[in-house]
Amino acid sequence: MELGRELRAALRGGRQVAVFSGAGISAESGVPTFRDAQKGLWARFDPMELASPEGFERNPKRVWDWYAMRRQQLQQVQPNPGHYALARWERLRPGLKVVTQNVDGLHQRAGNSDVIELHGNISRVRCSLENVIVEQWEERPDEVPRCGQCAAYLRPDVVWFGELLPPEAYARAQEVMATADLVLVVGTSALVQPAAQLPYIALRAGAVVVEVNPEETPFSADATFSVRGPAGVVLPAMVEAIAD
Ligand code: BJW
Repeated sequence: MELGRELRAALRGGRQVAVFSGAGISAESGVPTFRDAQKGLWARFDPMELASPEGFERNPKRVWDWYAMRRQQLQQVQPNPGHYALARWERLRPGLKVVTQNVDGLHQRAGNSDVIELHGNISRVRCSLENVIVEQWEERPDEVPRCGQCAAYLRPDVVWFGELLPPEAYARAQEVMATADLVLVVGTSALVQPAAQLPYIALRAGAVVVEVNPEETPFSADATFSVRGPAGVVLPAMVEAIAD
């Protein structure tokens, strides 16, 4: 893929590199995104029934089963060339940081060493009352597993609508954005707050911010460069440009 001369120069110039990623980077691994009207995770389900504390209260079993199904699906998928390009980028620019909204752990599996998870991780489970991480639980066909200490329901360790992001992760993400000189915004619809504010912190601090997405987003017009294409094609071309 052809990248313009100015963009190549901007990419090469980045020393403190940060990535802000969303579901789109995992799409080519076969993990469905959320807001794709045809094949997204929300296409058949109401997000507030599956990803909110109220939805969990109304029907804990439905929510538990949905996450158990996604956890199982994740065992079948692998990082894709987009994830691997970012791991290579970190080898070329040590200190590169990934701030992700994804809960799938694919950046870590590809080899990035500093990944800040804003919305949790689907592989972890915690007590819904005391928030303690639980390492082992038994899947039962007819009921939601319960905490061995207090008997409250277990829940996935992810951030649902109306919940606060993990404060340390969000504070660190803000710091990363404020100190980067190059930020790649990859595969996010840039609709979900407060995460969608992060690229603006980078812009205000003077960073070059490059969006990679096959579709236009609300952030596209503000990005320094907006590259239309799938992450699995665009990111390998970009990392090649800084390597040669
Ligand atoms: C490709 C590609 C390829 C495709 N290559 N790209 C107004 C009304 C009601 C609520 C609010 C409101 N304003 C703000 C709020 C609050 C709410 C919010 O933002 N809602 C908006 C939807 C309006 N936010 C919250 O509730 C947050 N908490 C909060 O604000 O706390 C304060 C508060 C407390 C009390 C009351 C109110 C406020 C928490 C947000 C938590 C989000 N959680 C989820 C679920 C995580 C667990 C799970 O996985 O189930 O996080 S929702 C979902 O959206 C998930 C994602 O991380 C997040 C972002 O989505 P993302 O990653 O951008 O994916 P998509 O699908 O949207 O986009 C994919 C993109 O990829 C597209 O652009 C494609 O084009 C692109 N793409 N193929 C590159 N090959």
